[in-house]
Amino acid sequence: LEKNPTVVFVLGGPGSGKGTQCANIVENFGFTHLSAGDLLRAEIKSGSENGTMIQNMIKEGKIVPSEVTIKLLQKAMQENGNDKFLIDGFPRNEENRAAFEKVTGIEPAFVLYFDCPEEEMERRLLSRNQGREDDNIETIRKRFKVFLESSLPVINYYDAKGKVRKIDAARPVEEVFETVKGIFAPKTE
Ligand code: UP5
Ligand code: MG
Repeated sequence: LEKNPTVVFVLGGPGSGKGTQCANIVENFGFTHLSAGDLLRAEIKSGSENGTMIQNMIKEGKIVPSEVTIKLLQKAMQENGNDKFLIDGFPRNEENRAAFEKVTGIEPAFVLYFDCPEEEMERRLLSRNQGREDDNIETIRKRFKVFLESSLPVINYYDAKGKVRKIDAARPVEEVFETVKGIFAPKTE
């Protein structure tokens, strides 16, 4: 693995637009996008020994044990070779955060936080229609609860270190990306 890769954590509630904005960042700023959720879903599809456990946890909106997720993220970084990564949807709790730092020695350059009201996130998730097993109202409510209880504290932790770039994510995709661009390519004039 590249000695000191640049890592940006991309956080925000379920449906806040993390994946959508990461795709835009990749196109414009040369990062590699690693969605922890996508890696876990690929692991289910591959039929790995952890697949059933991961599937059950995602269905309940629970956070998969960090050793599983960190292994997938490390492997993806190693296989990629880029030195700039967007890590989307991870770390989701304090234990994820501490374990990633301990295992990889990597601290994020900064943290993007897509801030969005629950009503808007709920609307987006219920109309996504991509067949995700966790896009039903029962699981969505559980995901919101886990976000508030376990993931917001991680954002607060990095905020106390001055690392959080909070973005109003309730606006149209293009408007949100205008703000994101300003963070990745600050105007120098
Ligand atoms: N959309 C996006 N932006 C919009 C905008 N500005 N205006 C209007 N519509 C917008 O967007 C969601 C939908 O909204 C899309 O249809 C999009 O077109 C539209 P998306 O960009 O997909 O939002 P995102 O924040 O990525 O939502 P996602 O559902 O992926 O977030 P989650 O955090 O819930 O999902 P994730 O895949 O990260 O995790 C799923 C589960 O995996 C977790 O609940 C957990 O069980 C497990 N998990 C772990 O255990 N550990 C991990 O480290 C990661 C995941
Ligand atoms: Mg996503």
